[in-house]
Parts: sequence; structure tokens; C-alpha cells
Amino acid sequence: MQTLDLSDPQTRLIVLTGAGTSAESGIPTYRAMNGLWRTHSIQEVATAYGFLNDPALGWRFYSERRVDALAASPNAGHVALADIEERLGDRFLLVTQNIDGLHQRAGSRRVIELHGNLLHSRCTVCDRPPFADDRLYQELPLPLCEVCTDRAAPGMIRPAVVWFGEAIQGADMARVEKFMESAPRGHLVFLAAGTSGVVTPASAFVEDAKRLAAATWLVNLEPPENVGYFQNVLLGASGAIFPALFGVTPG
Ligand code: BV8
Repeated sequence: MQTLDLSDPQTRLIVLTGAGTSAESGIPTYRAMNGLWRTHSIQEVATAYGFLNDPALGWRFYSERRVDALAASPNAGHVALADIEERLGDRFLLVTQNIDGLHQRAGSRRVIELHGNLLHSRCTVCDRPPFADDRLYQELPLPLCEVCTDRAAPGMIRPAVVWFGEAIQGADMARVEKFMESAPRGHLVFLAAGTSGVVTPASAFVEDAKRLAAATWLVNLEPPENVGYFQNVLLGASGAIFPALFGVTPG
């Protein structure tokens, strides 16, 4: 089993994770998701238009996923990422497309949640910051904002996730770019894991990494759409591969 050589103190590691890294925790991936995701198109449940068109459906879908996320535990892959972060410190950055919060529950701190967090909500109208919210909204009435009460109608509360057609936080994109560009040339390792490489802008990060002469690695059950960008492809489960790859003993 291969191990990443991260011994050079100048080498920086950036890891991009997708739904596959939570699969061993029992959370269905988008491609495997049954339930609402299977029977409703992305446009119906994961876009602002879809949500405002049928917020009850939207909240049933996201409440179902909150139940999954709360019932799940971090797997060996999440733990290995927290361990390597401990060892590398500011030479490490984790960017996740996942919204389940499992990386943080495994101990990861240097995490960018590119697509938000399922266990947070925010107002569709006022600019109150996103707030922790693990409540389930499977019945009417749907949640309304208690802060923007000075309006004729308070804003509806929505999951604090980034939907298709919504922009990623500029600060998050800038942080990814800054981390990659700050690595001395030839000392950047880019690793993607558990992602089908379909959704932009996350799926394009490997192209930026290649432009910066990074060593590119992929850990995935099967070759994703953008497999051609990766120099080193390890096919298999992230929970099984990560501990040896990062040289950490499985917990
Ligand atoms: C943006 C949060 C611009 C919500 C998510 C046409 C029309 C409209 C838009 C577009 C379009 N074409 C392109 C776009 C852009 C769009 C996009 O990429 N669409 C895709 C569908 C083509 N992107 C956006 O809209 C983004 N925003 O571009 O903004 C903009 C600029 C200015 C102003 C306004 C707008 C926003 C994208 C974020 C969407 N939100 N999530 C929610 O989750 O409900 S995306 C969601 O789907 C996930 O977060 C994730 O990113 C994606 C699913 O992908 P994966 O994580 O890769 O999961 P998947 O199941 O697909 O694959 C799992 C993989 O793991 C598989 O390969 C499997 O083999 C592997 N695996 C399984 N088990 C394991 C494993 N591997 C290892 N170990 C295992 N055990």
C-alpha cells in the first residue's frame, strides 16, 4: 500500500472530499441516494427556485438528511484526515463538498465546507449569520425567522447549504487558491477522494493544482469523470486507503 511522502517541511497537502468519504459512515452518496433524492430531481430539492417553489418538500428532504447525518459516526477515513492534519498543521487544508459535519466530528479543524453545513440554517431574507440548527421540519408550519420581525412577513428559514446555481462563498474560494499558490513550486500535493468530479467549481480544483505543478492523487471507488487529471489513482474505499496513505495507524 502506498504512503504519501510528506516528510519535506516545505510540502503542503490539500485534500478535497466528496460524498464517498462519508459512505462508510452509512450516509448515501448522491449517486446511491434513495428516498427523496432518487424520486425528485436536483432542480426540485437542491436549488433556491425549487425550495421556494415547494419549501415543504425541501424541508422534508433536508430533514431526512439531518436524521442520517446525526445518526452517523465518523469513519476511519475521517479520523485519518484529522490525524494527518494534527501532524502537518498549517501545511494541511481540507476542502469538503460534504455538508454532514463528519470531518469536524472526527477532529478536523482546518476545514472549508464549500457547500455549507446541513446542521445549520439561515434566513432567506435578512442577513443574520447562519446558525446551528439540528431541528427537523417534516410537518407544517415551516420555520420563519424570529429576527426579521420588522417586516410585513418574516423570512422563511432555509438550510445553510449552497444550492446549484448559487455562488460559493468568495472567501472560501480565495482561501483554497491562497493555500495552493503559497506552496513552493513542486511542493504541493493535491488529493481528491470520494467524489464523482462532476460539480464545479470543486471538480476544477485539480486543474488549478496541475497548473501549479502539484502531485495529483485520487482515492475513489471507481474512476470519476475527471480521472484523467490525476497522476496517481488508488481505487478503493477512503476508509481503507487513507490510514496507510497518510502513514497513520488506524484507530
Ligand atoms: C456555481 C449542497 C456559479 C446541497 C451541493 C447548468 C445549469 C446550472 C448550473 C450548472 C450547469 N452546469 C454547471 C453548473 C454549475 C453547477 C454544477 O456543477 N452542476 C453540475 C450538476 C453539472 N455548480 C453550481 O451550481 C455551484 N455554483 O457554479 O455558482 C455562480 C456564480 C455567481 C453567481 C451565481 C452562481 C454550486 C454547486 C453546489 C451544489 N450543492 N451540495 C446538497 O447537498 O443538498 S453539490 C452536491 O453534489 C455535493 O455537495 C457534491 O458536490 C455533489 C455530489 O458530488 P459528490 O460529492 O462527488 O458525490 P457523488 O455521489 O456524485 O460521488 C461519490 C463518489 O464517491 C463516486 O465516484 C463513488 O464511486 C465514490 N465512492 C463511494 N463510496 C466511496 C467512494 N470513494 C471512496 N471511498 C468510498 N467508500
